[in-house]
Amino acid sequence: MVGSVVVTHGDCDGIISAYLYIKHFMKDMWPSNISVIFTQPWRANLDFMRGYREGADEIVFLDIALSKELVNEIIKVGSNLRKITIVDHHVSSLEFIKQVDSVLKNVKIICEKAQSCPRLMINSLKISPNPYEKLLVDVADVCEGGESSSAEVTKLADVIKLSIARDPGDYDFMNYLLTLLMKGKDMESDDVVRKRYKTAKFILSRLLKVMSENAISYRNLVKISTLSLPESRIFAGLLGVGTTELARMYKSDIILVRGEENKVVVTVRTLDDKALKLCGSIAKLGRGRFGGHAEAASATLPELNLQEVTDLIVGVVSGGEDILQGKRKT
Ligand SMILES: [Mn+2]
Repeated sequence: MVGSVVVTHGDCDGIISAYLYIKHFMKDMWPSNISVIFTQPWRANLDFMRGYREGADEIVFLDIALSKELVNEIIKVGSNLRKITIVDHHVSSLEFIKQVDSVLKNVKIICEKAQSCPRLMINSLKISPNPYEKLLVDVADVCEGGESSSAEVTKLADVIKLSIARDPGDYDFMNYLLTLLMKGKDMESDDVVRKRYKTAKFILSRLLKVMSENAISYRNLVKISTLSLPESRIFAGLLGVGTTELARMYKSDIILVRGEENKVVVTVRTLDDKALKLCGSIAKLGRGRFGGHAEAASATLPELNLQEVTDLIVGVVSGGEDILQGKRKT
């Protein structure tokens, strides 16, 4: 039986969140009485129930964007637990807080907009971080798209982000990183981490080369780059990072259009806040879905092929949306 379950996001700031929380609030229980579950927001409700069924008396959610499904499960069985804690920095979670708070007495919710979840934790949980923890909070901010304050922060953010990027579902590796942190070991010099980082860095450099070579500048406003389905597979896990990197390299808006199984995915990074809007227009015209942040967003289009989507995007960026209506497959 496990005493406490920590459910955290399987990404850079999720790992750092789990480290900070366990170190400052559950140190005596680690490792034998805590089970850490890495998850994604869309399946956090399943992992919450897993912890519940395994007999946990306390469940902590970190960096998990709340969903209707998760909130429903929490409300259904939450009163049987001794304590539930939710700490999250995603704006989309705000609408659910009242609902949970009004039904359950044993829940503690800290939900505010912040660059990263660790940043929110430092600000709201009365943690006084040591210098290394301060560095990790800065790293989490950078992993979540923030500006870096030093070369040290940039490097460590790069190491964590890239070492997990190739296999974002490898939760054993995330647990490995968490253990390194808990034991106070240096991540950058760890052999397992370094090997993953180097491999990812090499593949990323190939991706940047391929993306640069086939990028077409459109009126000096935006570069559009395309990848076929096999290319997408080769570079899986690094496509978002690569698009961000390319936008930085060229100081230009970048649109990556790539083939995936039965769909085309569009990844947009813009220097100002128009990525989400752009993806909204693309998704609307192409009958797809879109989501993300103002400056980093994506759209998924199941009904069109690579060329049709590229044509559609050229139309959208040139403002000639109407011209493309006739081209659409119905
Ligand atoms: Mn996260």
